[in-house]
Amino acid sequence: MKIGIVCYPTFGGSGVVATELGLELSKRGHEIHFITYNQPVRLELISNNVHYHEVNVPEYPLFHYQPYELALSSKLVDMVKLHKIEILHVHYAIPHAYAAYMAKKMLQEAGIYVPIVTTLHGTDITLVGSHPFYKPAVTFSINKSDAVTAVSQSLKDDTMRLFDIKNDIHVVPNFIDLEKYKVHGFSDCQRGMMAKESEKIITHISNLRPVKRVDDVISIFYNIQKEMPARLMFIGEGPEKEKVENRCIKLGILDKVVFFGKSNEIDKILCFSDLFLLPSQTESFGLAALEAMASGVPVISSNTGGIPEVNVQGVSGFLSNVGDVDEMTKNALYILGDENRLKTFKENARREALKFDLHKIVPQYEAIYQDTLSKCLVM
Ligand code: GMT
Repeated sequence: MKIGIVCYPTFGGSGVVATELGLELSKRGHEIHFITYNQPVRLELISNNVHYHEVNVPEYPLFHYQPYELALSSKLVDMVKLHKIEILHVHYAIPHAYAAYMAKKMLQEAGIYVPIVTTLHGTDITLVGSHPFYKPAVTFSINKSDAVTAVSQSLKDDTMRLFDIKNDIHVVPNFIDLEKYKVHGFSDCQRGMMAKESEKIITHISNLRPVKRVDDVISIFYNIQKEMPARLMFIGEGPEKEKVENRCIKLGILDKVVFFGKSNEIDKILCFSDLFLLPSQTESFGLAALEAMASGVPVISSNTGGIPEVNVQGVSGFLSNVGDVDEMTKNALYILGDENRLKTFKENARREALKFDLHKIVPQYEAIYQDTLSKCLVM
């Protein structure tokens, strides 16, 4: 199949999933066209059947907001025509599903029919999409998609509750390339470079937005390091970064915290981690938790949204109510406090991650493409 993939090219989870999906589909023989405003961060390799088409939005002084949707729709029309793309898969409804629908209508005028598959990722439904300013357009573009998927049952339920949806929504969970996150018999990789033998390594990965509750990450770590030698690895950049640094200074723990910034080598950091923290306010899935588990790292998380579909209570880690820093600390100390227990949780985490093997999940997207294309042929 010739598949056009529209996504955010940044470090956000939806862009990562879209990129990994495109790369895997290309390995399975499909021709993939990424269409977005920058080369996706995890798209290191452009090969014979992986293409990248940049959407340019020329600046014009009249515009307070540059019309990205318009430029994207036009680019989609051009690329579908030029490369004979058969199906468009858009990740994150805003504004991609809307722009794709416009492109589809323009193409219909030229006698070309291209169906749209929309994958809902989280904040496009919860924090952002359900805002009254966006809701009518988001409802419209979900209902006009030829197929809709959500990355968890929880996100599907939220979508049905918050919007007037006429379409069926398929739950296709996020996935992981387990080869990339190989755990070499739980060896400690390069941990000697990051911490002393006696120190436990705690990790957090996010785009440091308020929804990630990074303050809770610091509080939990502060409590842990009072009880046992520990270091905190912070991966990601975002609006809360300065606040995090200042809080670390105030608590006198800055020398125990490593800031990696945006990194493409999270597998290398996770391989020497002992515990992962994800205390988010809301999380449709929690891809970062799955990446940690695939590296054999147990997870202390909140129990919000789709996280319970990934992190299994008492098996791969523990889940608590949002903001319950005391319980999260207690559970973290329980896991870290005994070497045999820690080993068991690490093994369990990796085993739970196997459920999300990309070889099991990617064929579900292929089946949806096939089904959508065949339905469209009948129309
Ligand atoms: O908020 C983020 O972490 C980024 C955001 C995105 O769309 O890039 O992530 C959402 O999609 C990820 C991939 O499907 C999910 O794993 C995240 O849970 C989801 N984030 C939220 O729901 C807050």
